[in-house]
Amino acid sequence: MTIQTKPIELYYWPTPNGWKISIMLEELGVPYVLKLVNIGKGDQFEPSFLKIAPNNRMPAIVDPEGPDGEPISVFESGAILQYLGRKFGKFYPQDERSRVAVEEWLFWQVGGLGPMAGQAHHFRQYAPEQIEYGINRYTNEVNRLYGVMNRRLDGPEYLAGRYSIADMASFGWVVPHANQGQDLNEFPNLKRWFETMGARPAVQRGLELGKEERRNIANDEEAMKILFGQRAR
Ligand SMILES: N[C@@H](CCC(=O)N[C@@H](CS)C(=O)NCC(=O)O)C(=O)O
Repeated sequence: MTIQTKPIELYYWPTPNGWKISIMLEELGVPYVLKLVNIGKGDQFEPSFLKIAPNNRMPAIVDPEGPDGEPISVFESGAILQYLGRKFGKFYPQDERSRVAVEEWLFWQVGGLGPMAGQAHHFRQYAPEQIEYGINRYTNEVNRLYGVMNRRLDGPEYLAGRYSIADMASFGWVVPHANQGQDLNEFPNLKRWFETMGARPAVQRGLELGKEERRNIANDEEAMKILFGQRAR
């Protein structure tokens, strides 16, 4: 495995998208330094962060030892997972068939499970009024997606067959399943996978990162104003 001498900078806040990368870095066991991006206070709009992450969303990384030994920054959790998987040659297999399987499930998460579960959280927990249509639409869609994972995991232990960045991407979005109105008992294969994942020490360390800091601002009114209703700047 490639030796990392200088720590990778992790721009992070403890949320399902952030956990993908804290879990991956913990699994790899490479040195990294935490740069908290408090999205409830608006750190994601700092010009220095926008240079790295123009979409004003965390996670992002800066690898001081990028290609040709020069620094590189990466935003978008899926791209970060692929970068780290390629660089360290772990959890992202090289043979084409296995790699395609990982990419199928990685993109399924990034384009489906994440956005849909995010909307379920929004309508169920954060929307100032109870909008029945939004609640039903996203709760049902997450239910459908959980069903897709459950069928896929009927046999295979992990989403792409072997443990990979695709599992790391999806796991964090299943952690708050109750907030998405889902009961894992309805999905026995998914439940088994969820428990297997949750028993991994690196996964546990990844979930712990920044937990205290988050507790301090959860659901604060100012944070809601910053996070919701953003328009082009
Ligand atoms: N597609 C992005 C989504 C990242 C994302 O939505 N991050 C949220 C927290 S989970 C964020 O930084 N929000 C800040 C904001 O809404 O201003 C990825 O996968 O990296």
